[in-house]
Amino acid sequence: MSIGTTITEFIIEEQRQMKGVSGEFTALVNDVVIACKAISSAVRYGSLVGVLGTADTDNIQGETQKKLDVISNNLFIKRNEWAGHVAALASEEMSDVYHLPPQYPRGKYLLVFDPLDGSSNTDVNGAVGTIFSILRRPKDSEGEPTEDDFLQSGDHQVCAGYALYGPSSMMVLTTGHGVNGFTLDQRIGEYILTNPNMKIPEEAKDFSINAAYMRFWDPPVRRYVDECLAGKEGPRRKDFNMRWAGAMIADVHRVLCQGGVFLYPNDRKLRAKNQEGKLRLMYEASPMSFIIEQAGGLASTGTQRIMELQPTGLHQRCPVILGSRNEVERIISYHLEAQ
Ligand code: AHM
Ligand code: MG
Repeated sequence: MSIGTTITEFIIEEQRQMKGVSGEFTALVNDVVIACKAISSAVRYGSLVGVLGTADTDNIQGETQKKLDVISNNLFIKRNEWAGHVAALASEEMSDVYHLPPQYPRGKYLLVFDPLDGSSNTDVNGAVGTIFSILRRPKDSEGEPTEDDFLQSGDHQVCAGYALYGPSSMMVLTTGHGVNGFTLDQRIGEYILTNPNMKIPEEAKDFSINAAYMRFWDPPVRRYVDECLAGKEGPRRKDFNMRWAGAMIADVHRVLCQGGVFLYPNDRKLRAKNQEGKLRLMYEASPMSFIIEQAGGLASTGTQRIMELQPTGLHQRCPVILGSRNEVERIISYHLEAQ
């Protein structure tokens, strides 16, 4: 019986096409994959092993952490800190750069991650996942990496990916040469290539936004959603579906597979709190934008390409509008018309 192409085989093959690669990147991705398998297992056992519910701590954003946020963060760090591939890590769940313990060698990569995106879904057995992004440590950076070393625009990413813990566990990955999806074969404990060269349909029938915030939206977003809701009788002359999983990773995965658009825009309520959107640029928006663009889609704040945003802080937020090219272009044009 053939087991198909494992994610490690796939990455090794991809790296072989490039000159002068040392194998360090492949080894790093391998550790990320093992971390995601461990998190997938913790998520899957849920109540049986007492990992559901709230921890006694808040994260840097002032959000109450779930036990699984803390567990996933620790699993991800422990798996990736020892091998000498990374110089430092940064996580949505930690206020500052994570410096490696002194006994471990420092590598040339920086690893940025959201250990458990959509963690409010854990207690209702909804889909959750891990998002990660790999950056190169700047050549002129010396000593322990600083926050500034991490503040690179999305275009500088070497690799971005996510592991979605849904009915099956999937890993979706790009190194800038298209997007590939892998499904965890629980029988052998390996992610196997199941969705090669993923491409987003250019147009779609789904849109994904939390409509509870409708009264706070800016006019261009309101206009787009109103036109979708008007369906066949409206200017779009077709019916749309609305979907909202409460986990960006699940909503973006649907968009990647079936087309459509995912929006977490800026709005009046967020601005009043001095926030630019909700989602974090480095842990969520940039890696997902890299994947979406590599699959032929677009990712924008409404007025700017997300991949070009220069982060000014590790935990910076930004508006996110991403998905099928034609839909995102339409929303951008509504923003331009409103300026
Ligand atoms: P998290 O990283 O703390 O889980 O927060 C991010 C999540 C996204 O996955 C999701 O799209 C969004 O927050 C949902 O926000 P809201 O509850 O405002 O709809
Ligand atoms: Mg998140």
